[in-house]
Amino acid sequence: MYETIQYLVVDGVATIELSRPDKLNAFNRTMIAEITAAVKEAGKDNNVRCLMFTGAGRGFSSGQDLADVDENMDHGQVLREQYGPMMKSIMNLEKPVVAAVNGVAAGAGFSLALACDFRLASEKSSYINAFINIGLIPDSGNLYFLQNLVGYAKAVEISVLGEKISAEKAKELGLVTKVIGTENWEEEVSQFTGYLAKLPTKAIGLIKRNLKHADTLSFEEFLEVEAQGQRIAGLTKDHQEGVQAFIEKRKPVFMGN
Ligand code: T3D
Repeated sequence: MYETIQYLVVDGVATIELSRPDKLNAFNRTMIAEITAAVKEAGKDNNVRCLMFTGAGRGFSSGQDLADVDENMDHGQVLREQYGPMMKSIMNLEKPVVAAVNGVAAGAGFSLALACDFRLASEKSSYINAFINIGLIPDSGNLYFLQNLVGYAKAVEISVLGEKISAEKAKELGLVTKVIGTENWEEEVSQFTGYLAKLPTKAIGLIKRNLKHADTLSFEEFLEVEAQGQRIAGLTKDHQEGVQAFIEKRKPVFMGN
């Protein structure tokens, strides 16, 4: 169905594998459109309770395909029409999103990993804010995410120096959730995403929604947003199941509704 990505749903986990391995999964217009469509598909599908991104071959994504860049390109327009909608589709997804970073994540590939809720880092992965090396500024929400994750001082260092950051260093900086050895990679990624896919999905979506409001609302306004969210969570079957399971001293079985 898709040309530049593989989209697969297994046991509640949708995987988007970026599949242009010869270019370390660099983005072209088709890939950006296909990712945006696949994320929307995952959002609509009630069977999907977790979304995961990964890369085919030895890279996660090397960012914009530089062979497609020409001097007449309006970069602002490319961001507004292509990268922006892709990043918004990820940010607006009210389901857990994991980047399983198998190799290098550079430029907008790094931005995509930063937009996810969790980053599982293969010990072989690395991270480069490569924009500066071609005279551009970090885009696709990169600085928004980066400053939230590591603060101004580190964000400026990573962006201006444009140096390659190892998986271990990324963990130390708080950029990634966990570093995983190559021998356990597939098993641990699948355990992690499988775990997320069994949690109360609606509550996760509401947690994500509330966190987005935390920086922008006053405390009073935030309490109201929280009350609205908790009202919705309180009406889910998963909430009933959670309480029932506690009373019956058993593990809850959440169905995501
Ligand atoms: O308008 C806009 O604003 C557009 C939005 C832009 C957002 C961006 O993402 S800008 C940043 C673009 N990305 C880069 O500048 C990164 C360029 N790539 C690299 O710096 C390096 O390739 C890496 C550090 C990512 C990996 O290095 P290495 O040594 O592991 O691999 P390599 O040998 O450089 O690359 C392997 C192949 O992939 C190679 O092709 P070949 O020689 O085997 O035929 C290389 O040309 C190709 N490749 C890697 N990155 C890209 C690419 N081809 C096209 N575009 C790429 N971004």
